[in-house]
Amino acid sequence: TEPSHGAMVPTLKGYACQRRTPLQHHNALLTDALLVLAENAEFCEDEGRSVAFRRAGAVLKALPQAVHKMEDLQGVPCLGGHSQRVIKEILEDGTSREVEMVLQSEQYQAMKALTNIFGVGVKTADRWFREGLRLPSDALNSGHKLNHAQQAGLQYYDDLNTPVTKAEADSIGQIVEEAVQAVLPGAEITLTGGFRRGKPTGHDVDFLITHPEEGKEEGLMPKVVSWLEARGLLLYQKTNINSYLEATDGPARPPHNMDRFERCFSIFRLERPRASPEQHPQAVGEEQPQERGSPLGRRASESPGWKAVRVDLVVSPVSQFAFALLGWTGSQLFERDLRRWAGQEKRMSLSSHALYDSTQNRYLRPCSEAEIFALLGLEFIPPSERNA
Ligand code: DCP
Ligand code: MG
Repeated sequence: TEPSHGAMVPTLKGYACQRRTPLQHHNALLTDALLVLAENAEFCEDEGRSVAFRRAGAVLKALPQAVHKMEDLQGVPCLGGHSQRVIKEILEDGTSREVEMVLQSEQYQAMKALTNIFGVGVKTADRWFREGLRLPSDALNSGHKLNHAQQAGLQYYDDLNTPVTKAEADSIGQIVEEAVQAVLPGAEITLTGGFRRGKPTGHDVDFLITHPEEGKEEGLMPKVVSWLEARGLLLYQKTNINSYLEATDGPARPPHNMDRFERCFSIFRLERPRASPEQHPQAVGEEQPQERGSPLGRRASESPGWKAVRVDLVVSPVSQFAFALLGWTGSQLFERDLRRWAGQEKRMSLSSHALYDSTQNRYLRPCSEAEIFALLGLEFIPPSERNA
């Protein structure tokens, strides 16, 4: 029998990919606080600390009940001293002074606002912050040279920072389906990312595209993009070609987080559902405003008939589909721990393209997510319980 860890806590395993993490959990006060510290560490480019706080938050999401006192955490893995101090303070006082200070700090607030611009990562935001920028509008007014992604990020800042609903994701899915069928009949699209895990909203919509006949999918993305552009459905897009090559002697270097599929980072122009006439009387054919005024100052009442939505499209050869699906379903920490588990516990190398066994010096060829879990010696965790 399992060792007893007090009344409520079952033995939790140390890797997120060994645990079931549902979307709804019981410790949001604690996980929200730890997330702030994780973000702040990321803004300070301290990845180690950031991951440590994320791991601590993730393990709390897997607990079956709310934590009330420190004894409830006996035997729970992944809680470092710093995380434990923060948790203790919140359990005793209702809040953590460190977290409150971070939330109040000029650096955290500015970095948060600046990294919320599509196309602006931590490095750029940090440089801008040190140059005195604080708000997205500062980036517009400062005369900084902005790339195309950042220009779009500022232009559609409000929409892109409004959560995408499942209904909106489904509408985008219908459009992508139509585009894909038009340029390659028989191709298949799958909704991945947070929506596949059952999240009701997301920051973007992620799709994986494949074709049952290997090779048919090659060069698909530019055709899909042209189809969408011809219909005025794209506000921004950047397409990367597939650069994955399987070396016979195994992956050349530790698999990087970023995969090498044909991929399109885009912003869709999604028509809002038409209000029925009695709700919103309007002359037939009346022009909707095309030009959005100040991108950072638009009020809801000025809302045009469409919304800008971030969409990621990824094309996978069918032979790599199971890996791509597993790699694109997330969560990010679940993926990180899958790769860490493979490397540290199994001497295997897992990416969104392949699984290589360093003991046998060969690629393994599973055909489904379930087979990948099995080859890794893991219990299958369904997407809805990968919300680490
Ligand atoms: N992914 C990853 N590593 C990255 C980026 C992405 O493993 N550096 C994978 C895991 C993510 C998935 O791709 O879950 C989709 O990426 P998103 O950033 O869209 O994350 P989610 O869809 O999970 O969340 P959101 O609801 O914010 O879109
Ligand atoms: Mg997503």
